[in-house]
Amino acid sequence: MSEVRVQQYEIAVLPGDGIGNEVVPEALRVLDVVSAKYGFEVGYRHFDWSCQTYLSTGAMMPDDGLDRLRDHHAILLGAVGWPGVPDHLSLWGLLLPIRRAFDQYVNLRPVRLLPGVTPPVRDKQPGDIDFWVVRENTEGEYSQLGGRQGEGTETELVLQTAAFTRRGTDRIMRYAFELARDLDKPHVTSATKSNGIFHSMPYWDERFAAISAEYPDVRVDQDHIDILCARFVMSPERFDVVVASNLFGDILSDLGPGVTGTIGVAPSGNINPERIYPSTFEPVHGSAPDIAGRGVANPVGQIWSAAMMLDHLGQPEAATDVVRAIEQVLGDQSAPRTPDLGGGAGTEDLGKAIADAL
Ligand code: GGG
Repeated sequence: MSEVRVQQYEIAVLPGDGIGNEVVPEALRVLDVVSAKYGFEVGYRHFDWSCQTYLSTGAMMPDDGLDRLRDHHAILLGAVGWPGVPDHLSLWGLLLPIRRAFDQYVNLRPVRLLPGVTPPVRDKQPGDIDFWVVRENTEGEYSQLGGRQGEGTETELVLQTAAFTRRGTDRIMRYAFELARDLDKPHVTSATKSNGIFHSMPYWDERFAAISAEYPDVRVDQDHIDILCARFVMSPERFDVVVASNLFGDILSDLGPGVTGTIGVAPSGNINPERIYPSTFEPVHGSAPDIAGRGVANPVGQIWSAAMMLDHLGQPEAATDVVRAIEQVLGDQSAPRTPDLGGGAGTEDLGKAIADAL
């Protein structure tokens, strides 16, 4: 008799703040269905670390928080940030330490126009917008280097230093080139600003030229971030893989989904490609205090993030099936639609419809 090997994955679940608590359960609902369908098991360990934790303890997570996450196959995160806690304290207290401790140096963010979603630039069809933002995720402009002097005086001075290492820059660019080859989209665009930023961006361009020489089969171009933003809106079909620094990548990967009609559908993976540490999967959107608690947040970004997690864990068929179910439901005008998609349905309605489509 042949041996049946059951695959089991232990996932750390951190809903975080605001709508994170509403969209994460929908991703778990879908994971439960798809894991049963494909014959693997997913176990969850829940962590309620959030801005509420900060308000009651003075920290976003306990001292041994990172150690408690370390042994999981992956981390599924909702959103971080809430009024009353300065955003830089919540981000540097939870999300950024996770990215850095687990060397999740790739922030991979697909930008795709999904069926049934009306983009603000209305002549675009699904297929016209389908590219990837590869964001450097552990250094660059996200830095604690700097400081303040003369606080409260006329001569007050604040310095913020960005840090670009050879290792950090080269590895994100190589990841982008390898991805372009894997996807059979041999074209990489680099986001730069080397006319205005004197040190880091000329260095970025220099390394882009050096790494691109290793990939002569991949077409390259580079745009300054300002015109790149304009091109995202005016001609998104020209992009395949866009590689960007931490800050530029963050901005581009909100702008991209904005161009596709709603940021509510956008997923991301914070990936440690060497798989030494767990990777984190989270929607691009934040905690959305303006709609939190009303049960109307779009769960697609979280569910699609869970699909990216499945792909990373080695379950590509299940991942593809989840994306298919999302596209089927969004493409069906009679299916539930949350307000950002022009409907009046709730988070649960849309989550259930996607689970039912599996
Ligand atoms: N779900 C992601 C989230 O909560 N993002 C909040 C945010 O502002 N993140 C900034 C970043 O990704 O660097």
